[in-house]
Amino acid sequence: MITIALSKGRIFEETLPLLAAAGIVPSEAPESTRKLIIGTNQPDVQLIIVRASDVPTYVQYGAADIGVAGKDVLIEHGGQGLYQPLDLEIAKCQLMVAVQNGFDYEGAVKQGARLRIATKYTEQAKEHFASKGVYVDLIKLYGSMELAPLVGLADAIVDLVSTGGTLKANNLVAVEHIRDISSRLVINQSALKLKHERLQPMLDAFNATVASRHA
Ligand code: PRT
Ligand code: MG
Repeated sequence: MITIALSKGRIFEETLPLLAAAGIVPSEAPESTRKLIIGTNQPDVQLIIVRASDVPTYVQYGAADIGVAGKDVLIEHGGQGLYQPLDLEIAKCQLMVAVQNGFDYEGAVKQGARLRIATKYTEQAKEHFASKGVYVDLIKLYGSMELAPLVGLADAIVDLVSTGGTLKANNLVAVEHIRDISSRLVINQSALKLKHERLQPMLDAFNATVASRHA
């Protein structure tokens, strides 16, 4: 059996064409079932539906053989026990620093102020501000980071931005780009050896599909 870990929503939707290229068609959509294990047209391939941030953990421990996870999630996880052979170039976005409109971020940084930063991405925020020599207090949140500056919880947030619509709707502006994010294929290191014959053609199909998008 090959088990593939995916999260609902954009990652599932954008992984579907890649699975199709490998001849794999899920028998149900995660949005229309409460099942967490979803079969496919291939009797020896199943999907498990987990939180986006849990995908690396399932694959690390071999509960899933492969998975798809954002680079944001992989950096926070640390990537232990995982191969990351392929950038699937899906679910693209940017990790940014954002503040409330009118907040003088440059000025605060120049004056050596100690900034309060709310984020789910504490590892990346720590590394970013350390590399700039800016002192920060990190406040860990699990969602809706955009709210934090509006209610005085933080001076700035570190969050993902794709269209920019959420920032705009909440009177926030991006002031720094930390990195471009896309989703990667992750593979359990021992599964790659033990299930090589079954996995390699899938990896080849994913690879070819990603490459064909550049043509
Ligand atoms: O939602 P849940 O709490 O379960 O987990 P999650 O948010 O990690 O999962 P999901 O499915 O929302 O995101 C999975 C992956 O998609 C992330 O790990 C990213 O790699 C990638 N991705 C791409 C995004 C976005 N674009 C994105 N825009 N993840 C989140 N967002 C959020 C962002 O945090 C912000 O709140 O969307 C909002 C901003 O979007 P715009 O379009 O208004 O700029
Ligand atoms: Mg989300």
